[in-house]
Amino acid sequence: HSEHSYLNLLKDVLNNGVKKEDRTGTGTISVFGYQMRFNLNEGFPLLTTKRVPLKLITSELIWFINGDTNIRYLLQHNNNIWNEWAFKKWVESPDYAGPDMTNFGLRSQQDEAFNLLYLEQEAIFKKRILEDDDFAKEFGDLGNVYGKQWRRWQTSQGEIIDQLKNVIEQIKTNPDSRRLLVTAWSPEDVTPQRSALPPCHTLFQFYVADNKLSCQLYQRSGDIFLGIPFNIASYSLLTHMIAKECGLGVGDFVHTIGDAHIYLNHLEQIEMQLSREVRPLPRLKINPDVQSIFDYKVEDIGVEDYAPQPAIKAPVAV
Ligand code: UFP
Repeated sequence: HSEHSYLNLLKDVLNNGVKKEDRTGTGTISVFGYQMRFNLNEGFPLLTTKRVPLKLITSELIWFINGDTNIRYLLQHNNNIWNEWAFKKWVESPDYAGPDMTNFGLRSQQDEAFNLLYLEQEAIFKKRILEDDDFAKEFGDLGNVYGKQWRRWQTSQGEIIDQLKNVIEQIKTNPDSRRLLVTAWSPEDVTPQRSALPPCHTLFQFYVADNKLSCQLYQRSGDIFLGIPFNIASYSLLTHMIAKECGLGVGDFVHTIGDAHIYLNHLEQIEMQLSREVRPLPRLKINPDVQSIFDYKVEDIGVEDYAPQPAIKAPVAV
């Protein structure tokens, strides 16, 4: 059962990780350099020891694939996972006139009165992104995040490179190539002015053997409890979509992580998850009528026989 790769990661970091301070001020236990492997033929690696919301993963992945970097599409699909990053840009801008939101991520967890203020401002922000075109254009856009880097990479000469389209073309025409890569990390773009969050999924590579497509992700930084379960499902889904587009079966998703960390305020949740038993993995269902990877809608993706244990809530470090 490939979920054990993930559960072993939790256990290894709990047992062997070192205490390490981090940007968010939360504190972590961390290891450097870790690899998991999921055979996608064993089932779709959506965790069963806690419910993981595939709808959010799907709308985010379609958002990347479409080259979109504005959170408006996500909000239209009830997906709030990127809000904090856009909200941060808004409350730090000279146009923002509401109550002080400095360090809102940590303060909203520690101070209930502040949390209410924050939730109120966040609701106002979301409503404006959805209803006000000019506001959305200015404050909904996250800059050089995945959608831009995958589909509209800009060179210093001003050319645009569609890395995703190119890699799919290469998989179709030159499957033995050892250069089947897409990179999101650009040294030019990782300044705070140019991107809200320097990409966590730095680089991914494809590999074709026995008519099966495998994918390896190098993730520079991984929040093991909250982020990694999403990331596993997202890249596994991407591998299925590209395999289908290229007329290939699926092989392995290989997940390599740089700084693999557990936040200190996730320990109780992890203890609970590790006490649970795994259940059979679900099967991925993709609408067979979709011709191109660039034509997916959220409704085209689903899972069958997903009967996980209940979700486990935990605070996000921002
Ligand atoms: N993080 C993930 N997966 C993601 C994502 C973020 O685990 O897909 F976007 C976590 C990793 C880290 C934080 O805890 O978000 C990013 O912070 P930093 O840039 O300091 O690594």
